[in-house]
Amino acid sequence: MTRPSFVIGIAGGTGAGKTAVAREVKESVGEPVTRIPLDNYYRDLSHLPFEERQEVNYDHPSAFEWDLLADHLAALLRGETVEMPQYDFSAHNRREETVTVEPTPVVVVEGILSLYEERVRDLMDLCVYVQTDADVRILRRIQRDVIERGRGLEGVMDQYLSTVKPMHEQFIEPTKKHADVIIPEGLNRSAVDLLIKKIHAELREHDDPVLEA
Ligand code: UZR
Ligand code: MG
Repeated sequence: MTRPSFVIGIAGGTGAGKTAVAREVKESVGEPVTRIPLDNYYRDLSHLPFEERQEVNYDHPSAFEWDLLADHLAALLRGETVEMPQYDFSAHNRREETVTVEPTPVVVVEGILSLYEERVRDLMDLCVYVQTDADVRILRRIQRDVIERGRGLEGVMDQYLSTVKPMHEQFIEPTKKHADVIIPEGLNRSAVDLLIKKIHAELREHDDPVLEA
């Protein structure tokens, strides 16, 4: 049993490069890191028909099941295993199957509102905000949603203006004040290297804790 000793939150707007940073950390550090995408904690909307699920504001804090995320993080910190939900973006819904997550020394929670909820933030040791200009973010979002996820450009533009942008300004951007570290552009090599070095230092501490008098 390995209780996590270092929990990192990575927040920032859509297309900021949060997932890229989290993946790079995971790839570089490897097995001691567990990645928890906030997307997996979108509420279960099985009770709604598809048309209504399409209308939900997925950029609002109420779209997430915060208690479940906080409970899971707390359980991992106690050294327990959790059943993490999975999210299906094309169905706009939680999948039936879950993934078993074992506690590892480092846990990375990554998603737009990772630094929003106090109960969740209180469990974090390092809060990171990925800061990327809105024009770069919308271009990345178009690349992902239109080219990679096969959505229509009109829909992506409408969604951006009606919910993504206003919710960013109202809820996501203000969480920057909780950040210990701000990373520009996402995969900023120097910043990500510093983050990885910090994690290695925490891991050495984890394996060989200094006994406090
Ligand atoms: P990232 N999102 C969807 O497009 N469909 C869903 O079913 C659930 C979420 C989007 C969400 C948000 N917004 O902007 C984005 N909308 O996923 C967050 N509208 O993910 O940080 O990877 O862009
Ligand atoms: Mg992402």
